[in-house]
Amino acid sequence: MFTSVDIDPSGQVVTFTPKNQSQSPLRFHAVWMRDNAPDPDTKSVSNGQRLITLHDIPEAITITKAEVLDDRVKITFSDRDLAVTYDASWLEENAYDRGHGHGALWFNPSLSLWDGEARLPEGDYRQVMTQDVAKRDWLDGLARYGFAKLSGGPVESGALIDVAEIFGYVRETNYGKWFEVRTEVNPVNLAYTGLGLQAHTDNPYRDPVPTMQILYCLENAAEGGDSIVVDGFHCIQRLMEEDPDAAELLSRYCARFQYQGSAGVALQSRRPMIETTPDGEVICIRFNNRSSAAFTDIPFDDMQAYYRAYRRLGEWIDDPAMQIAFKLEPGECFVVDNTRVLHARKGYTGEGHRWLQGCYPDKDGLLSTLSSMRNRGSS
Ligand code: NM2
Ligand code: OGA
Ligand code: ZN
Repeated sequence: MFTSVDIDPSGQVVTFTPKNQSQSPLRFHAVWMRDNAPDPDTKSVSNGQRLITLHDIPEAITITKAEVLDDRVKITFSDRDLAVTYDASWLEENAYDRGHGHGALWFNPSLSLWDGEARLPEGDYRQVMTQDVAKRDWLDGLARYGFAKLSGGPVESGALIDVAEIFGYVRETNYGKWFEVRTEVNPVNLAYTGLGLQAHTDNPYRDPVPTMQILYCLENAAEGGDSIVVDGFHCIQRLMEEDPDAAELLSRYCARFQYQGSAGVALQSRRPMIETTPDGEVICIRFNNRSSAAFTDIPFDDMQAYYRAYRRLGEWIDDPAMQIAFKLEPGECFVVDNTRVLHARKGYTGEGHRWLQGCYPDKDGLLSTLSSMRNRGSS
């Protein structure tokens, strides 16, 4: 992996030269190397957690000796006599000395952005619930597309919780551990009517926002009531392509959202419609016409342009070419990444009943279950 290693005169930086000559040398700081030492006094052997704090590493730490041994490297630090051995492959995987060149806004490369032509992941209830490979593939699709459908489940109240529990934990909210989506008298939320709902993310007024949603169908005999999903990240990408300043405006300023539809509940948040990390990775979209509050955090001079950007984003979201529509049958459900994929429903009327149940599992559970299944190469 590496042919040689060199310590700079200050002792604060080591440079490894890769065997593959087309790759540039990799530099690491002494403090970084010491902080990430894999020895048993630094990291617990049983759980991998770090046993020391940064205070335990002298600020003036240096590297006094460095050697390459096949696929490992041996490093000695100024704070102790012990040499620490690292896997060269671990250092390569965790190197920070290669380009960080991203555009202004960017998306995690593990995601596949999609439009109305896509074939989205689907699974069979029994297979996904009982077979590790079917489960892993279905969860993998869910993480990659931010959406997955499941068919052939029981037509039983509460079955959605069994689906959530194969990958994570349900977050309880003022709507309950799960909620009934059906027409109600005096609805506390427009979801509990037969009205059509523009594509939206749920609960942008909640901080932290629910990261996933399951909508599980028990009855769908009314006329209409079709579901629609749309990839919010792809809509953001389209907006960036046609007008980067518009996307930037929606990420720079906070919108406001609120819900106070039932007694004892007054939820509100101040967050951008396009949320990014400090280095510009798009990590969350919040979009919900019913729950937007008055925007008060956009300077006067930018408000007109902000509304133009908001309108344009909404036009991409409403564009049928970006959307996938389907009608859920009893025993079918879908799961969406509520930080990325928006869902809509067409209005419904008529004699027949429509009854869905919904809940909000957290995405950390999905990603954790999936990584651990991948690590053990579930078969
Ligand atoms: N329900 C279905 O975010 C929203 O207010 C959408 C959520 C009421 C839990 C509806
Ligand atoms: C919701 C919602 C969709 C539907 O409850 O949040 O969007 O199909 N419902 O009823
Ligand atoms: Zn919703």
